[in-house]
Amino acid sequence: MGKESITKESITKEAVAKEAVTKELEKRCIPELLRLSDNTPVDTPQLWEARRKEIREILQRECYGYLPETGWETEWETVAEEENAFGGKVYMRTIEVRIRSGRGYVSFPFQLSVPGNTEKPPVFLYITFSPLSSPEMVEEITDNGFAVARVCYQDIAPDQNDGYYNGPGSLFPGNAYDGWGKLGVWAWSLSRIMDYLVQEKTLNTDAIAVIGHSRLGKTALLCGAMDERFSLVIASESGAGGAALFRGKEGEKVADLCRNFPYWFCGNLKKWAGKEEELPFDQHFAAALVAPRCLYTAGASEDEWADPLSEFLACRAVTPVYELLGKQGLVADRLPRTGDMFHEGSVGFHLRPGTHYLGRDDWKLFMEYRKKHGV
Ligand code: GTR
Repeated sequence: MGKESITKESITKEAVAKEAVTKELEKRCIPELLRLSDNTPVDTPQLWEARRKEIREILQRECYGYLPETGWETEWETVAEEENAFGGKVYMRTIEVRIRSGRGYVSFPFQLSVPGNTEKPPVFLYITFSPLSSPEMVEEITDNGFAVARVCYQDIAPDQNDGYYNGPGSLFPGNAYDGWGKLGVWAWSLSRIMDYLVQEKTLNTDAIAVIGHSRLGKTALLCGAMDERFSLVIASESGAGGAALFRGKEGEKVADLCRNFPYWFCGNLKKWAGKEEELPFDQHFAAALVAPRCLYTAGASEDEWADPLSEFLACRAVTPVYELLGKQGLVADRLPRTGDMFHEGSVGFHLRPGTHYLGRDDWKLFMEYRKKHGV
């Protein structure tokens, strides 16, 4: 009798917790994912393909600007090699990416570190703030059996409002409305590194993740949303313009982004400053483009500016898309508490205690998730 009432009580508690997630998401009133612009409900994977195209179009037109689809050639050259990095454990090489269009030529380096003791390791393509000369997490990542290709974002194109003067932007200058912003330039350039990685026979080319933190979390999300060759997309504390829903968001808003970093996005985003409720999209659109591949969103409990709850809700919002495509999305039966991690589904999430940062506690969880899902 006692046992039965405890069970009933816990079932009720569970239901209430689940309901809280649904309610929280409903409050945001975000645009529907599973409906075409002509109002047709999207209830088959084929219809999702059509919806996917619409979503790509809306996001590029209104938020990030259009990324080039044709009109360039790429070549790569190994410019430095270190066969015995980290005491002989890792083979490291620096590769220069050279991209040419009718308008000229640009180049930037990336560094590939491959553990010697793992055959065909899965890969992290990591866009980082640090220069390549800093070893960062490389030894720990390779010790865990992963290869890592690192690129410093400022080596691709400076984080400045320089028009289309520097870096790959100069190959395809855009207009003030829907021309690509710097996030697009960085994201597209990651795909040029991916072109190299997918033809590298020594790597597990079916398991290449793209990862970045903060503005580079936004970049990683955009890259993985647009480029379907990545098996996993990891957006760490990517916040506004990343994985966080704009509607109902705490901290950074569209107006803040457009005032402080207008050149990260396309000019059209300015139209929506202070009008989040009217946006023809929300950031779950970007997250949904990753489906059915794996998506991992990481938040920190004291990162109010990024707003981890709004990141969590975007993960919840895309779950029906994953389900339509035969996968589990986010498996979480309640709103997240500090220290939580949800690793069951194809959409992963964790809420690390602490402030805005990408550190070894986060990496540990990303690697655990990858091993669990084989992506
Ligand atoms: C902040 C910005 C955020 C985030 C962060 C970062 O100043 O408001 O959107 O991108 O920078 O990249 O460090």
